[in-house]
Amino acid sequence: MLLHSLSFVESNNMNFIKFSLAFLVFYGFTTYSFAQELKNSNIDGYSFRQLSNRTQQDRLPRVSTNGYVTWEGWDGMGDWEIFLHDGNTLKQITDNSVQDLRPVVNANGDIAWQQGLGFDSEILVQSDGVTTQITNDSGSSLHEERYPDINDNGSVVWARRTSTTRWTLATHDIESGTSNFTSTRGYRPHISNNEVIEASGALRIEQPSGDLIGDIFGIPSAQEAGYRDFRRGEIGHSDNVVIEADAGTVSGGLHPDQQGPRDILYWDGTDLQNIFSSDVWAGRADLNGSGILAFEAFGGLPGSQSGLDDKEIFVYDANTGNLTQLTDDDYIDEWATVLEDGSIVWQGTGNFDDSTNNFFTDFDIFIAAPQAVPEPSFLLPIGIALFATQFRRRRHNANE
Ligand SMILES: [Ca+2]
Ligand SMILES: [Ca+2]
Ligand SMILES: [Ca+2]
Ligand SMILES: [Ca+2]
Repeated sequence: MLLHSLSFVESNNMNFIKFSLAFLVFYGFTTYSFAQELKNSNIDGYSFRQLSNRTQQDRLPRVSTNGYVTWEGWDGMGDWEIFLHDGNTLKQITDNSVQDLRPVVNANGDIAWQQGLGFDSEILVQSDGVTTQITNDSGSSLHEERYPDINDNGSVVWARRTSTTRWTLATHDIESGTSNFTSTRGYRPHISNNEVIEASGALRIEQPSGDLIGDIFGIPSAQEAGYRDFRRGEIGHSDNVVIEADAGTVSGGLHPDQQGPRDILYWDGTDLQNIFSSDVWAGRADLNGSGILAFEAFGGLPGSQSGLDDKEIFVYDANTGNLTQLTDDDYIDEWATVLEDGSIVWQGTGNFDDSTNNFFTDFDIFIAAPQAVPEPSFLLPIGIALFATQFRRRRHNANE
């Protein structure tokens, strides 16, 4: 493990602020493992399941802390619908002729999603089986609504386009039914159970108060950290943050969101760590409150069969420093999201063995759940010996 300490000096309203960052580089340090071949092959420590088996497209999964999984699925008749998997049963939530997109779900099973595209888009919430449209400005020229997120308190956040170049944050409280349209810039917002909002702004991550999240938590801006931009971020429920950092310019036809070298950074509350670098592209990282991160990237770890034609899912455990390659096949694997128990849900083409759906161009939703590691039997006599020692001490103390 190499520990790099970098210093940055920034001019800020005549004041010079010096930041010192500790970057942990794990080359030669991280232990890793990977699947041997297709999606029907397990890797150590995970059991795999396929949550959707429809011949239509299933994509953009998001999870609750406790195991609900929601996504958008093509209905085969011209529009997307919302689906919800509760761990056992798959339910179709919408059935209409408009576009239902980008759903998110909380631990109560409340779902928020975007309905419609462009300036006709609105945000909807379903709670206790009742669907409510919480914005209503269809037809007005510049109110595009995108990227809802929801927390376990029933707080919803999303980005609202209020001018051609400006996205601002809006919030809604399900219990009171009240909405708040702020003037604070933010894009792709996410909200933790502590009501902290993280959003990608223009070159920064900020709070609805207008304060930079970096000002509150000490996270440096992209420029302070030496990057062109922070493209995507996610906040976990312990207010830990994962950031997709744009490491430089690449010429080409794609939007900068979708090309170029990337570093995946993890803010654990104290330090900003660089946990993965890709010269091609890596991103769409998600995390849980206990420091399990997942993201997609081209290629694979040393020893894997993955080429640069399709993406794979990687899992990083900030508690151990282990980086695991969860998939290793020639099909697309992307859009990973993390449950609090460390399960990883993602979308991909290809199938597991138990699927009857063999369309390799068809996207489905997959889950990899961590398996309990059996206690090594030699620990038992040690445990008994320790207990006996403690017991003797307690008896001794009781006699004093
Ligand atoms: Ca499908
Ligand atoms: Ca629909
Ligand atoms: Ca429909
Ligand atoms: Ca793959």
